Amino acid sequence: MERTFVMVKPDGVQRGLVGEVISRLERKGLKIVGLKMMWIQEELAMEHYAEHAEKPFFQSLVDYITSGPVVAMVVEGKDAVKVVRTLVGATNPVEASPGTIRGDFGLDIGRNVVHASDSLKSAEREISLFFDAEELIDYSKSGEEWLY
Ligand code: RTP
Ligand code: MG
Repeated sequence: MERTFVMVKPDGVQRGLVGEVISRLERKGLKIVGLKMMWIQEELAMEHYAEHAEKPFFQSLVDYITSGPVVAMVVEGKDAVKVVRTLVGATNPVEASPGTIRGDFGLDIGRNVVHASDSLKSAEREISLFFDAEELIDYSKSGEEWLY
C-alpha cells in the first residue's frame, strides 16, 4: 500500500470544500491515516514549496498557503500518489477536466483548492514535513476486502 500527502488549501477551507474533498477520497476507496487542521507558518511553507524557490510566483505561493488554515492529511491505498493526482486534476483549474476536484471547483491557478504529492519521493518528504510518526494511524477498515 502506498501513502500520499493531500492538503485542502486555504481557499478550499474558506469555501467549505473540506468535506467534499475528503468525501471524494473516501468514496474512491482511499483510507485516511492522518488528518489535522493547521495554520502553516512561513518557514514550513518555504520548505514545502522549496522546489519552486526560484519561480516568479514563489512568494505569492507562500503568501497564499499561509493566508488561512489548511486541512492536511495522509491517505493510503493502492497507487495512492497517482490515484490522488488523477482525482485532483491539472494544476490550472481552467485546464482541469470536469469530474476532477480542480476541474469542478476552481477557476484560478493560484487558488486551486488542493495540494497532492506528485511522486512517491515527494509524498515521503511531505508526510514527514507535516506529520509526526505517531500522528499516523495504522488500522484496518471494514469493506477493504471489497476493494482489493
Ligand atoms: P500542488 O503542488 O499544489 O499540488 O500543485 P501541482 O503539483 O499541480 O503544481 P506545482 O507545479 O507543484 O505548483 C505548485 C502550485 O503553484 C501554483 N502555481 N502558480 N502562476 C503560475 O504560473 C503557477 N504555477 C503554479 C499553483 O497553485 C500550484 O498548485
Ligand atoms: Mg506540486
